[in-house]
Amino acid sequence: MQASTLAALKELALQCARSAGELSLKRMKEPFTVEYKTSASDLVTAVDKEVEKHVVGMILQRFPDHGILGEERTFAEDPAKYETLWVIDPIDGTTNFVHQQINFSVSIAVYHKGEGLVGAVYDPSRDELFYAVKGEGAYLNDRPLRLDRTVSLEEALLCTSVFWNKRAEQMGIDLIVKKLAGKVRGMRLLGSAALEMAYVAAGRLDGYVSLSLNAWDFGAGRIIVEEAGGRVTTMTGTPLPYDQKSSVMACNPTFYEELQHYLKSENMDVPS
Ligand code: 2AM
Ligand code: CA
Ligand code: CA
Ligand code: CA
Repeated sequence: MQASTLAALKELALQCARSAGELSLKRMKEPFTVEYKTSASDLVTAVDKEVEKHVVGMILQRFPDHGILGEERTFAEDPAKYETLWVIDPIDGTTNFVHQQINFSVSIAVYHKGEGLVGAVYDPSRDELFYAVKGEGAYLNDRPLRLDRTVSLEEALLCTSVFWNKRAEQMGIDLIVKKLAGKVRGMRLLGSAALEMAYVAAGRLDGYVSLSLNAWDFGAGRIIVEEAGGRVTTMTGTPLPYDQKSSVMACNPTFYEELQHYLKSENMDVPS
């Protein structure tokens, strides 16, 4: 990958993130329709779809030969056919978008042959843009992010987006989370996985774990946390995929080691 190509990808990814975030914020103040996707706890709004269309249009205008994997499936082609793949979530935290009108984000990532090149997570409510380019570090609105603090289990603020459903119960996830909650300083749940991972990169949270996330939820956050010096794997410690569902563990590097050690020492049966 040429330096000029990487710079062009970065520029467009940041433009897409900002532009999508601004559009969401504008549309949030006007009436919009809300539909159930699979249930009353799985919402999609007309804004999710409009914003994704907007981002897909921006990408294809500049790079017509790139593929796009987005939550709302605006791009009809098979993502597996493309060497360069944009992995995008127009609104991450739709429930927050509808109820709280804060704590939602847009997530934009660029992968080339499976390697993460650029990640951008934009929080339009706070005008905070978290981004990273492979090998060039991570930033929050141009301030470099570096996870060099030592964080023990007892000192950690841990974030998790567990779904308190039957499957979690069957896998004993509720018990794992309960046990972990007793070990760390505190647990948090914001409701936007991309933003939660960006907060790990910024040191506002020390770790984020999820039983199951989609590729568009963690695509950008993974690159930002890694470029900030953090560790990101599945909960069992294996590499994350870039185009499929997976469990996710994204942490400050010292806390990552402690958390993996703790999960193993307790023989916890975590998902991969
Ligand atoms: P969304 O808002 O883009 O749907 C908390 O709800 C987090 O989990 C959000 O990042 C949300 O993304 C994501 N999420 C919602 N439903 C999910 C599901 N069925 N599986 C995995 N993640 C989900
Ligand atoms: Ca959704
Ligand atoms: Ca999402
Ligand atoms: Ca979404």
